[in-house]
Amino acid sequence: MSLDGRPTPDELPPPAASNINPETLAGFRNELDRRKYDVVDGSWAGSVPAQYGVAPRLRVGRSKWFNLLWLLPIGFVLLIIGIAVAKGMRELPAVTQFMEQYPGTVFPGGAEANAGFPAWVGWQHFFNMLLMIPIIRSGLTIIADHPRFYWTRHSTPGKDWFRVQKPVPADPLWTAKQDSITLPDGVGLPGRRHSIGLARWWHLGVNSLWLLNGIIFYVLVFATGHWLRLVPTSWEVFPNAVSVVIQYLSLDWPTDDAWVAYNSLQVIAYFVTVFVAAPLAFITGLGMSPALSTKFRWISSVFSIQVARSLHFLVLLWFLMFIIMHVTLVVATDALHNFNMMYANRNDADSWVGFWIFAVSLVVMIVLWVAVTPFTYRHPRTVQRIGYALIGPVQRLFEHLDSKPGQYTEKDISPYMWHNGKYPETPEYKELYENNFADYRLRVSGLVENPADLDLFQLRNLPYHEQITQHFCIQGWSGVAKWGGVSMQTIVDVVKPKPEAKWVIFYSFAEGPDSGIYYDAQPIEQMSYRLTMLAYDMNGEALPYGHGAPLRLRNEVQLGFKLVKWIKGIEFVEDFSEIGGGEGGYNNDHEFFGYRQSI
Ligand SMILES: Nc1nc2c(c(=O)[nH]1)N[C@H]1C(S)=C(S)[C@@H](COP(=O)(O)O)O[C@H]1N2
Ligand SMILES: [Mo]
Repeated sequence: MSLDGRPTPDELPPPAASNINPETLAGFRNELDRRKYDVVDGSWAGSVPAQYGVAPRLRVGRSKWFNLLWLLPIGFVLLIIGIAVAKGMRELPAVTQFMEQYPGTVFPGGAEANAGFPAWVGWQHFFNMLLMIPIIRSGLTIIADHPRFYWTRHSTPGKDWFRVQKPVPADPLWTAKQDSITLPDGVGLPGRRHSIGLARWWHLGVNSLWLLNGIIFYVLVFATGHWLRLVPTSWEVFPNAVSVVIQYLSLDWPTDDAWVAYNSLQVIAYFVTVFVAAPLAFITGLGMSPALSTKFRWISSVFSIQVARSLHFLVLLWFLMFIIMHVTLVVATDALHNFNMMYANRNDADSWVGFWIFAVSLVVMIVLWVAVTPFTYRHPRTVQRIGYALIGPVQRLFEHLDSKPGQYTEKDISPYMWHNGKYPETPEYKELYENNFADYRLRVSGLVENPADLDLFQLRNLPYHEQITQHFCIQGWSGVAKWGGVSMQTIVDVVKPKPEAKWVIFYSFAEGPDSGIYYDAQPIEQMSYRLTMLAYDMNGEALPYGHGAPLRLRNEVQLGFKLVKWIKGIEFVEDFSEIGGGEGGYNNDHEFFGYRQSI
């Protein structure tokens, strides 16, 4: 064996005693579904019919679940009590004195000079909302694809802290796809069950526009004096904010002078939203990137993708709460005046100009709200193309990350690994399985010098490769396992691809959900990565049926859906446009996932 652990040429098995029949691979190709989906109609993803979740539940203690719908009556009662208490308090001399001392608004020096709302504030405010609607809605669809949140990367059933789905059933082969839920089309973007492929194009694509809008906002806010409105400049804002809360609750509202400065409660809420929640949304979003988390292992061991996903969700809850309170108060407190300031740069409550501009902007938002889901179903490939154009440049940055083997240790291995995909049910597979895979042959061919036909004994006799790595499913769950098998580089050394070979196709015994066998195309460079392997062992035992027996792919720069299980053949090709639907993989053809979507 050579120093890097790879076999030297004379250690490799001789070129296949070619009982390999060129027809076999042609046969694999014929078993593929040649359709490429260009529309999401009634029959799309027909094998996952609609299934709705349950009301949101929060875990309390080990196994008690609190239904969050209870917060509605509880919140209502607390509000009534709060109003009564606040009204009572305002009778007390000490409170009256406090309110006189802290009337609610702090006017920083220079505020007068910056009074008013320049047009860019109005536009920014409008674009921000316009972009946040599809971001939030597609985010909900992403959550619905794995409607549970965890604090560790293990995604163990019962250890979720929040769910919108029943407890995980006892079925040991329950899949993450079975666990996904439907959202109404007017809520999710799109709402259809397991439409995460399309939701991701919306979420990531529109996010890049939202970030751009945010950067422009930061620049303008600090280039002008506008930041004085949003950043607390003295400790006085805290007692003043308390005073505002008492005034709101006692239904005797503060006399605002928002033309010059926001009241202190607004300052705090806006500051947190603009300078804490928005950057946190970005950071926790990046924290969910598998590519980054394998690259920055030291951060990701604590700040795992599940922690990032949970925090990202909490940021969403902050935004939702903020939007509800903000809109309620804007409308409930001197609405015409508020609309005039934000939309027409006027400091009066007599004209309707601001209201009408607001109304037009509202119509634009509503029309888009209603149109985007049907548009997505009719033109999914357009959504994909635009989404890719928007995030492509950033995504490509992460594509060439190679990561070091063995980044996790035995003690990091997950107690539970979710299953996913459609299990093999063909008689061909069943027969092999019942015979303990004695008749199994891995057929490797295509643009190679030495087509090979390897049984499990031969595979086990090739140099052994082992790695403990983390699996990332696009749906949101993750888990660590130890994989044992053969490095793909060894297979490459055995079969010797020709220079024209650029892509490697993995064929499965199992069908995909819409007929045709499951397959995936991967770039040939990635076959030489240290963490690309064919696994026949998992956690020290033979690879179980559910996880891909007898052989599955591991390529740690790819998401789970690219890691074909129950492999029967590997073909080296020049390009994949003639294979299956031509998009580079079953889920790329059928579910609008991006190829090489490594983040
Ligand atoms: N043949 C086949 N392989 C497949 C799938 C499938 O549906 N069919 N699903 C993929 C998906 S989406 C994931 S997340 C992983 C899940 O692997 P696991 O079940 O071993 O956790 O398998 C991948 N490999
Ligand atoms: Mo997946």
